[in-house]
Amino acid sequence: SKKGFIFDLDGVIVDTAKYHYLAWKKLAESIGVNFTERENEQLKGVSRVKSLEKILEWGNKSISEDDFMKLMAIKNDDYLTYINKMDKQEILPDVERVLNLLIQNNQGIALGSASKNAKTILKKVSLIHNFDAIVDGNDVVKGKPNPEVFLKAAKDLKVKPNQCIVFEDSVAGIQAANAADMISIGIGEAEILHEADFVFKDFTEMENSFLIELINE
Ligand code: G16
Ligand code: MG
Repeated sequence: SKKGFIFDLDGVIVDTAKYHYLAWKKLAESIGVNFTERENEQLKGVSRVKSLEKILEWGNKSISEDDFMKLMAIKNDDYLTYINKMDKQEILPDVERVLNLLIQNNQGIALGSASKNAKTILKKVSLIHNFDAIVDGNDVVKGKPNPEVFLKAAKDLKVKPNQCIVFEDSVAGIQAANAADMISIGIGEAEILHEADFVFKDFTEMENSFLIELINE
């Protein structure tokens, strides 16, 4: 039967999480806020606005609306210098195998990302044509862990939420998938993503037979 397979972008299709990390670290340290991988983990899947709010909170800083906008622009400009250098080689291992299997089996394929740069990135890595629907940070009001982004993707695919499967690397994203009544598949560390229905270190660990079972369930 036709299911909806919804992919997160950052940390699932491409490792842009490392670029977000570099850009946020530089920005945080420029305003005197300590920033490590531990802080970064909490920003995964979280919108740009919410991310900066959290950084300011951690550093006990309060700034004007104007400076807030300026810092967001600085971070994004820095992030985009990394994005502009991306190409197909940055697609994470076995993502294309999984996409091709789903396409061959006539499944619905959507992107469900918090990023406002999602389409730019999908074009850079030449994957944009594989998606039947793209829902990103420009289309939603409430970010992950709110299920809005995934519910909108299901609607665009014309597949019921409980017939959808979400691939996510962030805690907020797994919570969003669960709240949407979808099957949640964590891509990353099981200890961190323990709320997911299934966890795989990466797509190389996910066999075709597992995907076929999801399709036929
Ligand atoms: C991604 C990242 C987040 C990032 C957010 C917004 O979401 O995981 O770390 O803060 O997008 O990105 P941008 O600044 O490009 O709008 P996802 O949902 O694709 O993992
Ligand atoms: Mg992600």
